[in-house]
Amino acid sequence: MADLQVIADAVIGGDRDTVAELAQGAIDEGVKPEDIINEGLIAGMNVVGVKFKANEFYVPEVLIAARAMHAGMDIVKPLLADADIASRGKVVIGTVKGDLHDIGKNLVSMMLEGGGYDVVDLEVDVPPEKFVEAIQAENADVLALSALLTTTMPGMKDTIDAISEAGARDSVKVIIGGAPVTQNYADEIGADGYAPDAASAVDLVASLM
Ligand code: B1M
Repeated sequence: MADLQVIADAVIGGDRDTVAELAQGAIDEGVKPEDIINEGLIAGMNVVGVKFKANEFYVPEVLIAARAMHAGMDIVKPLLADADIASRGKVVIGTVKGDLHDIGKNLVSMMLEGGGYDVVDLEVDVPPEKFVEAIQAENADVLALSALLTTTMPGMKDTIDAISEAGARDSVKVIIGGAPVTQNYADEIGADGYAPDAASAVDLVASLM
C-alpha cells in the first residue's frame, strides 16, 4: 500500500509533478481519497505551516508547497465528487473580507462536495454583502466562513450582522472555521457552529441540516 508520508514529503518539497504522480499511484493502489488528503496532502501542509512559523520557510516556499498540494487535490477531487449521489443540501463557502488564505477553505469545500453537498465557493476576500447576496440567490442551507488572520476574524461577525439586517438569519445556518477561530468565538458572535478541520466541518453541516 502507498506510503502517504512520501506524498507529504513531496508537498513539503514543493514537487508538484511528484505529488500528482504519487497521488495517482495511491488511487491506483486503492487508497481512499480522504486518506490521501488527510495523511498526505494536509499532513504535508501542516509541516509547511510549522516551518513557516519557525522562519525555516518563507512565502515563496509556502506558495510552491501549496501549488504542489493543489496538484494532488486536482487528482483526488474528482473521486470525492464521484462519490456524490444525490445532493444533501447547499453550502455557500468563502474566506472573509481582507483574507486571501484559501487552502483550508478549499479542503473544506472539497470534503463537503465529497460528503454529498452542493457547494458554491465565493473564493477569498469576500465582503459581507456578497455573502448575503449569495445565500439568498442560492437559497443556501448553510454558510461556511473561513478566516486565517486574527485581523480578519471580525469579518465573520460583520457577515452574521449583515445577514440579520437583511432579515435572512433564520433561513441559513452559519458555521465558521480557520486556524485562529475557536468555539468560544463562534458562541461570542452568534454563529451556529465551529469546525476545527475539514472532516469536522462535514459532520457539523450534517448535524445542522
Ligand atoms: Co499566511 N498567515 N499570511 N499566508 N499563512 C498564517 C495564517 C499565519 C498564522 C503565519 C504565521 O505568522 N505564523 C499568520 C497569521 C497570524 C495571525 O493572524 N495571528 C499569517 C500571516 C501574518 C500572513 C500575512 C499577513 C503575511 C504577510 O504578508 N506579512 C499574509 C496575509 C495575506 C492576506 O490574507 N491578506 C499572508 C499570506 C500568506 C500566503 C499568501 C503566503 C499563503 C496563503 C496561500 C493560500 O492560501 N493560497 C499563507 C500561508 C500558506 C499561511 C500558513 C503558513 C498556512 C495556512 C494553511 O494553508 N494551512 C499559515 C500558518 C499556519 O497556519 N500554521 C499562515 C494549511 C490548511 C490546511 O490549514 O487553513 O488552518 P487551515 O485550514 C484548516 C482548518 O483551519 C479548518 O479546516 C482546514 C483543513 O483541516 N478550516 C475550516 C479552515 N477554514 C475553515 C472553514 C470552515 C471550517 C473549517 O467553515 C466552517
